[in-house]
Amino acid sequence: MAKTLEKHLENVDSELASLILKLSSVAKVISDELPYRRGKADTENVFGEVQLVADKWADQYITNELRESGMVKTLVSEEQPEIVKLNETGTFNITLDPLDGSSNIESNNSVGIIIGIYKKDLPAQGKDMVAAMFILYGSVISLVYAVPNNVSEFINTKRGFVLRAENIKIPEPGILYGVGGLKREWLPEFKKYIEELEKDGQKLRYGGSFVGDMNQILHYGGIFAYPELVTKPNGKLRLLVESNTMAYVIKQAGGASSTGKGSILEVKPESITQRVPTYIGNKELIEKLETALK
Ligand code: P6P
Repeated sequence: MAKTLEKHLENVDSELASLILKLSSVAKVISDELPYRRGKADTENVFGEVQLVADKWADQYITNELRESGMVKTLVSEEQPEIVKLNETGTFNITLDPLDGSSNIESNNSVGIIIGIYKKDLPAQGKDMVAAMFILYGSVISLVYAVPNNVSEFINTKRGFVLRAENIKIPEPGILYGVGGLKREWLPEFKKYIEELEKDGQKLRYGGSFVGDMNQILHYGGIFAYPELVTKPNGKLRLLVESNTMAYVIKQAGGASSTGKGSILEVKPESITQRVPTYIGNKELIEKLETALK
């Protein structure tokens, strides 16, 4: 019988295991609540994006649960303007997108939670992560967690989260590409790079949620990009709460990331709201991308 998440975490540092288990139970509560948390809130986040009722509720719920756990010192959330102090004696510092892709709620497309786990104080470089995880609300609730060189995926069942695969490696060669932003805003050299991918027969898959689009790349290989745009040189995705975490997961699965100039995980953050051009996928495709953008 497939291992439960709890059993699988026996090989992980016990405090980290407790935190991942805590977040897995939080994820199930959020899933149960989503049908009742729809529509727009009357507020905007620090990025000027209209917050949805679900965004704010999920953010507050996770924040409160982490505070009560006593395990977390500080939290950087996409939905909060400043670093949130939780427990002075907490071991971990967390980056959080509490409901990534929430604009997909209306159309019932995939949404999820993106969590970076650090011991170093935030803001820290992505390479300083001790673990990363994401929960994806799709046809099932799946949970992926990554520690150095080991990415494991679990599916929520009547027995709780049960192992689907461990030591996951991004398939080579990758078959998909997914790109955000308006095509007319892409840099010419990036447009040419995408045309080459299409000539090689790579298929377009773009669902409008970073967590869902990155999970496709983890499973089928390829490249995801929210690129540098003519009007937005840093693209759209947030370094701390989105791009670093997925770059870490894909790196542990044998892939790579880039800002167009170098690994996302090496970026020295200047602010908690910093955006970064985001390219994540197979190593070979990232190398070709950096050459194309030179
Ligand atoms: P667009 C969701 O708001 C998000 O931050 C990511 O999850 C997703 O990749 C991107 O924005 C989608 O942006 O411009 O395609 O709506």
